[in-house]
Amino acid sequence: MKRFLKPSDIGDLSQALKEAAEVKNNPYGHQHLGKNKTIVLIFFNSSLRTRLSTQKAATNLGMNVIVLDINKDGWQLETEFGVVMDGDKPEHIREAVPVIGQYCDIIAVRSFAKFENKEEDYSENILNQFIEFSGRPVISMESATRHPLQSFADLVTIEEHRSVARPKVVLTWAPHPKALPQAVPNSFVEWMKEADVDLTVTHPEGYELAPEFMEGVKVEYDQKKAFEGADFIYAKSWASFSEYGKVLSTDRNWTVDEEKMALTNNAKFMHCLPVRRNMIVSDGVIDSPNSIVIQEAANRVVSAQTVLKRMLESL
Ligand code: SN0
Repeated sequence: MKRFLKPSDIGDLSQALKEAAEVKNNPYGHQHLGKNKTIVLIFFNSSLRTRLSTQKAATNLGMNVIVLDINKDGWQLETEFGVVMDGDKPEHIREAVPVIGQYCDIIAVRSFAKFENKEEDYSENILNQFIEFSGRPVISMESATRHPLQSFADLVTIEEHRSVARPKVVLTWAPHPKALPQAVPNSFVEWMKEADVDLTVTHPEGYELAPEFMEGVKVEYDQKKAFEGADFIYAKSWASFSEYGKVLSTDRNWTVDEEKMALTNNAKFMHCLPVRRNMIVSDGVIDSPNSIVIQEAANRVVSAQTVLKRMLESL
């Protein structure tokens, strides 16, 4: 595997789920694969779970890990092309990327949407620099448009907690004080479409996700109707795509609470975290036994380790 950005990169999902279960049962069984192999994790943005779980996954496989928070510890990188570099950014990404490639066997990158320009974000200009010029396999640790390690972990979690063969999975928008990227919902939809689940997306008008992700996906604008009979409620806030990067609503009628969860088929509650309590979800729901957000976070090690194992096998 040369890159991990979307479900097609990992191939057949039922096979990937089987492999993930094996990795979870036997986390130290493939340490020979990572011997004398190095991964660099580069962060352009903050992280808790992604940083710790990817590092843990790599060390479980016997790899050496280098973590770089580029904004704090590296030179500020210029990412525009053809500019006169007379400002405060001493290094260009065009040199930095191939240099980083010299020091490792695999690169993982986190680079969020900047919300300055839709075309620029959706062209994945930073991630693509790593793919084109690092000379190494690349893993997305959340780019402008996708968060595949999260979605793969979500799929593993749904597989572990489902009580029916084909669960009803509802992705619901929820209010948040800030403009958040569409990466998590885009990826979630992309993975659930490929999985054996019945997916419904619910959000207020104006929060439609990019058409390239939503083709053939059910949208229900009435959140309560969407919740009826659901087996999994997956909450997430995101900024508008059509009015790119705007917060059009902070309506707390969209907060996931006990009353709405009562409409479901005793649904499990999921969120990628970090979560704003009593904006996205009420304390009562996230603290209830139906909340599986911690199990979901634990599976971040499993998804990262399954992906890394595949990459190491194909080095
Ligand atoms: C990120 C996002 O894409 O929504 C990362 C989620 C894995 N979340 C945030 O940036 C939350 C920031 C906040 O202020 O709550």
